Amino acid sequence: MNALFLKDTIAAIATPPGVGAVGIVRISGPKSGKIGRLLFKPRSPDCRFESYHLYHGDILSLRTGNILDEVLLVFMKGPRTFTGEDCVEIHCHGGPVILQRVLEAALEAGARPAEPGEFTRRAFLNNRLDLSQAEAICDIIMAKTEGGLERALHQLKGALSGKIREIREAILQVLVPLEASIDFTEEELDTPENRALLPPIDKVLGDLQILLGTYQEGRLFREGISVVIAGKVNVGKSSLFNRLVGEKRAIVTPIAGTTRDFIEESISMDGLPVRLTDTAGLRETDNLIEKEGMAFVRERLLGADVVIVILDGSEPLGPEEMKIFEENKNRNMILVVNKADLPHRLSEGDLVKYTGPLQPLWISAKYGEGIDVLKKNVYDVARRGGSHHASDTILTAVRHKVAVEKAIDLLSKAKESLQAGLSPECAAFDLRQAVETLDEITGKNLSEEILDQIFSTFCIGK
Ligand SMILES: Nc1nc2c(ncn2[C@@H]2O[C@H](COP(=O)(O)OP(=O)(O)OP(=O)(O)O)[C@@H](O)[C@H]2O)c(=O)[nH]1
Ligand SMILES: [Mg+2]
Repeated sequence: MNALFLKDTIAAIATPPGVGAVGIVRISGPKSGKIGRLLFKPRSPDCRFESYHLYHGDILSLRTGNILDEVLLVFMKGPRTFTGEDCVEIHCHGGPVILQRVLEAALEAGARPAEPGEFTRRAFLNNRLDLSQAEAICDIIMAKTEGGLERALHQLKGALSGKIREIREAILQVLVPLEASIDFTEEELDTPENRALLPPIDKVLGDLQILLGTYQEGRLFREGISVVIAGKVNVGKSSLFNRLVGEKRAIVTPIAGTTRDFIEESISMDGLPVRLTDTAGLRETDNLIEKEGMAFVRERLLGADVVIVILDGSEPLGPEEMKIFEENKNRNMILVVNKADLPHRLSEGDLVKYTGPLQPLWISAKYGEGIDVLKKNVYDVARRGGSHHASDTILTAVRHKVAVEKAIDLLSKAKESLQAGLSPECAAFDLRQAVETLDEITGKNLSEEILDQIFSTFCIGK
């Protein structure tokens, strides 16, 4: 977007569609104050439109002079505002018609409708926040659980930006002496000095690998995971489902084949957003309804991040259990033996023959035994392949992950060319590129199109 972009004034409804106690119309740009004064008729004669003061009054239509709503209005003088520009917020009654009318009045008075994410984009362009922080705002709004929110808030505070800056600095520490050595003659290329740059490159590579390893965890918290409970009929799938959901959501009876359809609920498992599915019990059957139900189970299993395969501990192991185990052994599986409160008739020795090193977890869905351990297992299994370093800074966006991967490639190339004693120019070129790649995360030097793309995923009014 060109420089004109910042010269005009934008307006949008900042609160979600629907009815609420209060709805906010937000205006940002140089004409905000003027538009506010044009539309607002204060109740008190001594209203001086001071910055960060809240005034009570009416919004009038410029066209008809009619009162549109009784509101509270705040004028915020730039640059110490969210966007860095002069801003006005009009706190109206929270009805969609009222908000639309007040927004139209602001447009009539000289504002233009804001594009999606345009307020945040202005904040970015005015250096109020960097790109990774702007993206964190989106995640904060969309956070489905406490865990996701906590991580997004951390990113907004600049944790990721800080880490990237630190790594960037470390690369520059290598790059500067390397570039200085470029003028040296051929014989001096593989100088001890250039070799001395290898350990710092290794250190940076290590840091980037750790950061990359956090992506899996970041993605889990951002997008959530799908967990499917599967097993033979009557083993207690619906009982476990209800236990995890925290309410009687699925029908539980002693009759085998109670659940016919699949049932889904969104829950939080220790802060992790989980889409939990209860399924029909798997068994050989001629019953058409049950057959359909089982087709659903197989379909759900395909899209599952984690499968909880559940067995009945009060019964000996049979061929059906083994078939279910076989079918799921290549999935992220947690093996659960239920009804631990009843006498154990399932032999662990027999089980191990099939399951090998996969340790079964004994629980009682009916009485709640072992449920906390199960939740922790879900978390660990979902994170498999992710980082095992406890890290405050985690990668959540695929855009950030791609940049980190690219930087790792470039640094590895630089390392190889230094080791091979090639001209320092080669390594310097790659290191310079690595710095630029990392800058993409915080939004330095990104093209307008890419910024357009990123901000277009934001909601209007944000
Ligand atoms: N003692 C005991 N009984 C349980 C436990 N979990 C479930 N049950 C009982 O086992 C029976 C079947 O439970 P459900 O939760 O309906 O089992 P399901 O796997 O969903 O069964 P289908 O939907 O028919 O496939 C019910 O009578 C439950 O009360 C448990 O941990 N201990
Ligand atoms: Mg059931």
